Amino acid sequence: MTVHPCAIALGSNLGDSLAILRGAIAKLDQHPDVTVVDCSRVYRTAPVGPPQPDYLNACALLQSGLAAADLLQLLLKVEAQFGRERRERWGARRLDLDLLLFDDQIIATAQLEVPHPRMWERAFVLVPLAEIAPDWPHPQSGATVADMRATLADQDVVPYAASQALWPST
Ligand code: A4P
Ligand code: MG
Repeated sequence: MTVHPCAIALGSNLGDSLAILRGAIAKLDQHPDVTVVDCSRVYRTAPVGPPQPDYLNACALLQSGLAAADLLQLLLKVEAQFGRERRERWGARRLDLDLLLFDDQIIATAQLEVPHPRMWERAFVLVPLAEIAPDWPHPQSGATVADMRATLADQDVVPYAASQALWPST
């Protein structure tokens, strides 16, 4: 089985967001072909898009024995398990799981775009991702996550409850 390093973003701004993010990470790790390798801190972030509550955001690194399309299906399933309802684009949600990077693959299908096309302009993605994967290069430009993060203003992205890790590192 080929195992792929990959990066995901987690977001929530409805319900008990911290518990939802923690539950989602645990659920992903329970899958026999997925291992959670590392998790960023949790950040409180101002909403991008229509007016809505602040988000909690974080990023995680996984090792996936699943192909990218199958990992996306797992992410959508876990979103549904935590009560995600799709209403308006960029609207409030209990759980959003985005596949950011999948090995060095470039994917552009109707269902899946990797790297996630909007990740490079979003501090709520790149600030947490730079904690756990600063040297990951963009598969086309070669710019690293740390390079891209340095170009973004980050005043709307602040660490949240630093004592409460999403994922035990021990
Ligand atoms: N899809 C395609 N590529 C991917 C990918 N790489 N990862 C498709 C995940 N899904 C991908 O997703 C719609 C479809 O996108 C999926 O069925 C999948 O086939 P969705 O989650 O229903 O739609 P969405 O999340 O409302 O839209 P979109 O455009 O993905 O939104 P974003 O870009 O994820 O933004 N503000 C803050 N502070 N923090 C946030 O986390 N999130 C959003 C959502 C807006 N504002 C935010 C935050
Ligand atoms: Mg999404």
